[in-house]
Amino acid sequence: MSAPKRYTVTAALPYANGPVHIGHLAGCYLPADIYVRYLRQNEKDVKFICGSDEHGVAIIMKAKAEGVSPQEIVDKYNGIMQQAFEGFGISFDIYSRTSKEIHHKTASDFFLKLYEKGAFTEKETEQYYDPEAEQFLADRYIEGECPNCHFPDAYGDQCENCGTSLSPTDLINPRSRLSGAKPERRKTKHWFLPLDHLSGRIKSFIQSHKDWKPNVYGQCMSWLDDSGGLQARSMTRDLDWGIKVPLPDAEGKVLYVWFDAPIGYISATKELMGDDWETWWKDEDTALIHFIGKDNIVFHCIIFPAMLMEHGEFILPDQVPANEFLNLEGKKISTSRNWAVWLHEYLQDFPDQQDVLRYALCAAAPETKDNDFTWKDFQTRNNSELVAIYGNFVNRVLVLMQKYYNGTVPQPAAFSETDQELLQLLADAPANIGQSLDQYRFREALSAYIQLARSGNKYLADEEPWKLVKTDPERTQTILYVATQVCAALAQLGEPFLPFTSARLRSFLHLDLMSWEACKRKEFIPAGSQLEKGELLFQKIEDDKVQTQLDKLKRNPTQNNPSQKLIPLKEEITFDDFTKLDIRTGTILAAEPVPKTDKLLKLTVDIGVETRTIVSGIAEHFKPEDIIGQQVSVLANLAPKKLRGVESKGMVLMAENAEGKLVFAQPSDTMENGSVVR
Ligand code: B3M
Ligand code: ZN
Repeated sequence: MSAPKRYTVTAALPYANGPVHIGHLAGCYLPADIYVRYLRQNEKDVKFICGSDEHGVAIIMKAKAEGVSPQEIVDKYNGIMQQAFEGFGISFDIYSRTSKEIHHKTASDFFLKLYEKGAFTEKETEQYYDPEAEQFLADRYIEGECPNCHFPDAYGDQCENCGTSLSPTDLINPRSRLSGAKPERRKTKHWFLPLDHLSGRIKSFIQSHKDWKPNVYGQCMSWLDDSGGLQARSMTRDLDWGIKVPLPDAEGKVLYVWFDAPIGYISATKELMGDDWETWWKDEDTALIHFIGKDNIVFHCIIFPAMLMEHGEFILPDQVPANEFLNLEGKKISTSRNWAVWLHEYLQDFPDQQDVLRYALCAAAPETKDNDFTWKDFQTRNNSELVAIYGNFVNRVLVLMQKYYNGTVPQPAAFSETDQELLQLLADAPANIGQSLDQYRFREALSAYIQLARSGNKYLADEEPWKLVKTDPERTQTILYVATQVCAALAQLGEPFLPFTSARLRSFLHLDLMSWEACKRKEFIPAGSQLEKGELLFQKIEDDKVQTQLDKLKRNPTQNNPSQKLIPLKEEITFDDFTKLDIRTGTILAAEPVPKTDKLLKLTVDIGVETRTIVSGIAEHFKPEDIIGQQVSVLANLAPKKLRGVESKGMVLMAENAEGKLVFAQPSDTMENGSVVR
């Protein structure tokens, strides 16, 4: 699109089923905020839209886990999330909620419009039904044995143990998570969006966006090309929480959460703009930009556009800058394991240091691939970059300015070549940084920005005005004049990245925020201007502070978060059932990886009575050489099974700790191999 007249920028509506963590911030909200602040500084007409996603199974499950109603859950977390976003300066023009009346109406009307156009196909399908709870079961409501790794508690949509995505009918011995009952298959009617029929239009839409980030474009193309192309998707569900399907014969059915949630962007715009909302969604000169995480790509690039196409009145997304995932200390962020840094907790632990996290997360943003956040890196970014370079530079300038000139910017003499180069760097910076931001390269943009501070800091260190002040007052004046201009550029151009710091620095320099265009200059503050004394912009973060955060992470999640659910107990068994198990102590004699697998080790285990081959899914947790000689407990009378061509006889018993780490369930004293465990 050539120069849009306005921008509708959305950030994914987070589920109101838990607080937000650094992964959310780095993946979606921070880049969106940087981009929007940049657009605003460019005097663009922009609306930044977000809100809580308050429907769907995710909410219902959380309500069950906490033993309260879904309404209580969304009320609680909507508040926590909204405060956290505000705390980090995420500058939404509106943060709405999909539970609002205006949204229910907008989503219903949207559905009806498609219905009346004949856009849906009605289909009866067989689905699992819980006869005890008397309701149909969403995929997440069903549990059973994973057909792939035989983990006993895989969900109907995914096995959390091996990561395979599943459909409920794949599970071995499925059971309802609501009642534990064995689900039955029953017929139910739903309304499907025939993506298969639309695939031609969707494909040409995607192909007209070769400018999308490679991770986004690539994922879309693989959805279109792989596994038989697009399938019809049901846009309704059998649930009692959500937006009622607005049709007479749809008792007990609600809109699929992924149908209603993106319409939430539209409802929120209506709420914000009143009658003017249509310009932001229907005018071809509006650029619609969705910031999301990579797990939402298919919904924003294929399903939502398909809905908009079928509706007919709306513009389609112009850009979908999706990020990959952020890991934490080398491990996947996990809400259930409490392996996360929660934004509301950070705000308490590091008051007034929001910009430090913004900085560290932008510098390590998972833009093109998954990336890792570590507290060590956070500390280094703060201490070695923000404190030692940026803060040090600004502080020196302000202190010397007071000391030599009582805070009045001195008159410069002729500029040296070095001065000229530095001033030219300032003049070029807006275009430089802007070019990266225009392409959603936030890390690159931030690094170009911090380069200004680096150059300023080096300039002062090289020129040493504190030595010249006695011998060459004129040169000293020039140096400090030039250095002041660098401070000003930092204050202006930092607004998208470090809004709190930029505002403080501007107040020290008595500057109002200037437009990005106006920043394309060498000199910002004329001689004779009065500056404040200022204060330190950044504080050093000591080791103990970082250690506290690391300790906090490692705390047991059940202690940390009492609402956290452990895997529920299984059905009761009889003593006879138990005596059928023959568990023996053994020793691992040899271990080697099973070729072409990441997870499996082939173990040779001496169990006293004989030596066995056992295939065990522990390769990601142990190196083969480290477990030789390890005493183990073995379920010895398990029927043999071929795994990847290797016959496995028995199972090595393992315990999984709170961090998802596996340990051997072994006797506490060394025992003779073959001893009976009971
Ligand atoms: N709530 C999923 C998520 O939080 C979903 C996004 C909706 S965007 C319209 O990842
Ligand atoms: Zn599995």
